[in-house]
Parts: sequence; C-alpha cells; structure tokens
Amino acid sequence: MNGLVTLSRSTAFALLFAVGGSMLSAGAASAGDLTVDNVWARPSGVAGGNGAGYFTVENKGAADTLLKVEADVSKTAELHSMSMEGMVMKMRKLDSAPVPANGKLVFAPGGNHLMLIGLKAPLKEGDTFPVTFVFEHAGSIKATMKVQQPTSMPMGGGSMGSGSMGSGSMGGMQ
Ligand SMILES: [Cu+2]
Repeated sequence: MNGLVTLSRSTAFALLFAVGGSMLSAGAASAGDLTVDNVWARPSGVAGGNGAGYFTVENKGAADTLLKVEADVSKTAELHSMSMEGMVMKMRKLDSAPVPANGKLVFAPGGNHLMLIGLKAPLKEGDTFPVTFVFEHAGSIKATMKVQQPTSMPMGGGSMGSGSMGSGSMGGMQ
C-alpha cells in the first residue's frame, strides 16, 4: 500500500518538474548555432550604482565572438573578468569574449560578468529587462535578463575553475 502512495506522489513530482523545466527554458533565445540561456542579474538596491549580470552561451557550430551586451537599464554595460590577486579582487574590462566551437561561454558569479554601470533604477528581485547580445558572426540575439538571488551552490559548474570552493572562511590571520 505504501508503495502505491509513494509511486503516485513521485509521479506528481515528475509532472511538476516537467512543467517547471519547460518554463525555465522559455527564457532561452537563439540565432544560428548559438543559444543564450540562464540570463540573470543580481538584485541591486541603488539607482546610480552598478549591477552584475550573468549568462551562458551554448554553441553548436563554429567559433564566434561575443562583442558586447546591450542593456537599457544602465548607462553602459561592459564585459568584465574577475580574478583574485592575493586577497584583492580585480575586475578588468574585456573587449570581447570568445565563444569556442561546439562549446560554451559562461559568465557566472566569481568570474566573468556583465557590469551594468550607472543603473537607472534599482534591480529588484523578480524584475526582467531586455538585453541584446551582439556576436561577430551570428549577429544580435535578444534575450530577457531576470533579476534573482544567486543560487546558493555553484551546481555542476562547467569550465570555470573552482574559485568559490574551499575559500569559505576568510577569518584566519596568517
Ligand atoms: Cu565588473
């Protein structure tokens, strides 16, 4: 008897999951061999301040280059890299970002990000706004950036080194 109940519950869960999954992927946008997905920004409380956006570009074809991402929510938007030099976090403007052939370009917390400079209004959780990705070969892809909290764990992070692992406690003096 218990077995039956469990079975029907897990079926219901599977259905919910399927629906949720298809809603998530509705945010994806593509052109040619490129698909832009997982497009989101951190909430940011202050107009005039800066925000950070993230995304994944999946490529099923030849190599391309991301030239820029346009967003109206801020005065300008720049592609930035981030790295730790000792205890200091350094950001650098990137003129472009390569999209490898049959590979992925990942902008994620702790690494590359889209810097939204001079926000016209605060970015509130749940808000969405349009962004345009401009690629050297594929041209422009319009997508929707969603403001949300970062997921707590960098699950299954693809190719991004392991910046956030094992650096939890910064308290230890040396
Ligand atoms: Cu930055």
